[in-house]
Amino acid sequence: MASAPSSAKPAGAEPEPALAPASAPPESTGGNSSVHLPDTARELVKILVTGPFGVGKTTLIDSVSEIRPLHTEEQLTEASVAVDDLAGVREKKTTTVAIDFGRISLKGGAVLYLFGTPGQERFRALWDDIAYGALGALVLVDTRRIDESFDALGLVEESGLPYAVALNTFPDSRSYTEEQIRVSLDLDPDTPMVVCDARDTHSSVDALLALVQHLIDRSIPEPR
Ligand SMILES: Nc1nc2c(ncn2[C@@H]2O[C@H](COP(=O)(O)OP(=O)(O)O)[C@@H](O)[C@H]2O)c(=O)[nH]1
Ligand SMILES: [Mg+2]
Repeated sequence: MASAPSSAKPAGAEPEPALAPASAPPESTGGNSSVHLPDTARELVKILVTGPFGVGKTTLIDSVSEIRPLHTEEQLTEASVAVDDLAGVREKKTTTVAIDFGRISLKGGAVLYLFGTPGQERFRALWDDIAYGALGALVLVDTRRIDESFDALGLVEESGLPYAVALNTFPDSRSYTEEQIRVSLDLDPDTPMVVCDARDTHSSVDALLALVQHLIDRSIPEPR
């Protein structure tokens, strides 16, 4: 009988998660001041974080980034009010016109470069450039405005990127069953779907890890 390896943890110890951030994620929004890649960095992975206006892309990247996140935001103008639906996001004063950028290092050597990307159809011209080289996408969905996610899902599917869906919860979100949302979004049964609060670091990390696990699963060939 094979004996347990000497590094085995004592009974009752928490098992090491297969996927986890390399260091404790920043506790405060805005990231910490670390800029250098950890020595463990082995694979650099580009990930898109997309979804409609006001769904929480900037918030999610802020909550997980180990570097000070980069944002290209512009003042929301009267002109854009007709285009960007403010329902449910009245307090929002800026809208992302290009990208957010952040970084998170995972145990095992993968470093995720996060590109927050507008998912509205009118940003299609930017899409191919921003998606270039990406391995996957996290599509954020606000269940109060499900139909506004269709553009982002369409752009991701057209580009052939594997993706996971994160339902960002707001206080007045109604609760739906997973099945109802999957049907509304017409999701493939294999597409991961998680609930998250983009303001919460651990919740946002978990949503990203669901995507990374999906990318890993897809890269492992099916047994014949
Ligand atoms: N209650 C709640 N508010 C959120 C959440 N995520 C984002 N927000 C708020 O929703 C607004 C829009 O978020 P933002 O990240 O700017 O959206 P973006 O346009 O997708 O980048 C901001 O005022 C956030 O503070 C969430 O999970 N829960
Ligand atoms: Mg934004």
